[in-house]
Amino acid sequence: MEAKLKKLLSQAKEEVKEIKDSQILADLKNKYLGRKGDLAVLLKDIKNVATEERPVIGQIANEVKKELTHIFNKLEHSINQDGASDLDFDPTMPGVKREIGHLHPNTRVQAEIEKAFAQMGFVVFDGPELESEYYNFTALNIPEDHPARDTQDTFWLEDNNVLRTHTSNLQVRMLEKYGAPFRGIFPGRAFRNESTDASHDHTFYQLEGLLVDKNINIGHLIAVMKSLLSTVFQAEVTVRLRPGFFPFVEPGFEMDIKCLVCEGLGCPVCKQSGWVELMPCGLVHPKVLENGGVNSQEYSGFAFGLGLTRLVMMKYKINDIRLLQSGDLRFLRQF
Ligand code: FA5
Repeated sequence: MEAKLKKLLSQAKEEVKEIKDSQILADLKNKYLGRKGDLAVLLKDIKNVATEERPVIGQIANEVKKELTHIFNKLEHSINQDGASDLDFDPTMPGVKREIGHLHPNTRVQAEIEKAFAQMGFVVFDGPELESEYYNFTALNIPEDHPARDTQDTFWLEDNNVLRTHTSNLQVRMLEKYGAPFRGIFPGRAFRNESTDASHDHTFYQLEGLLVDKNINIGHLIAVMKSLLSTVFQAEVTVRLRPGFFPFVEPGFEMDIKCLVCEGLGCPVCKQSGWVELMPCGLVHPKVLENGGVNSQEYSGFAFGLGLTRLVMMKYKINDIRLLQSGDLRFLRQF
């Protein structure tokens, strides 16, 4: 009898080892400890044990029952707590590191720039990606049939709206809404119907800046640009300013950055020139101010259109723009 009781206990211990499911555990508990369970059946035989041995066997039976009850209660508790048994818990095992995502490099750089501009009193605005021909072109002093429209390969929609070709679409919208003085930046996606290569994508990010106030001049523009670049790169970078034509600024400039992918030696990103076109800019054309309802005799301003995706490429030395939106985790995990 004693041997049978001990066997029952060790068999039960063996059976509960792998159990993670509360229903299976309940069934097993019933099998061993239920009214008609294995222990109860075994104890019916106690009447056949010699009278003098009964107290000893009775005590062993009580201990087996107590131990079985303890094992089942403990397992029930741990399964109910986290759905898993903690009988095998090994505190010396290394922890499980869960993989969590992180910000896209584009988002990270955008956040840095937004912070830097907020400190200079600029407000961050969002705007429509699907835009009317008026705000994308006409309001910016680019009338219908003006050749400047051809410089931005456009996705035209059937209703004569466009996928905005630049974030400059917000210039007149913002002036109409907030008037002067105004300080704002408008980060967001722009779309061009052009063939892609190492430095051109059909969908990319720009970050527009617009400041309108009294007596604004090129000196203000250059100071803000320098502050922006030192925030992003945290180091000296070489830039050059050259004349550039955009109908909505006068005078207009192109700010190029010495290619950081090849250190100016020439590569596909800079088209072997050593320089990357980064940020066209200039003083806001009086017509644009007037279109926004701002008196151009009283106010002047500057605007710039930073190629945010290109800036990210320079910062992280990315040699193909298409990698950024490829969704390739092998690429993204590097940041
Ligand atoms: C413009 O889009 C003007 N709206 C910029 C501007 C704003 C001028 C305010 C003056 C005042 P542009 O087409 O050059 O200009 O584009 C600006 C920047 O966007 C480029 O210097 C480049 O960095 C980036 N860019 C342009 N096309 C692409 C493209 N297909 N892929 C990636 N980046 C691009």
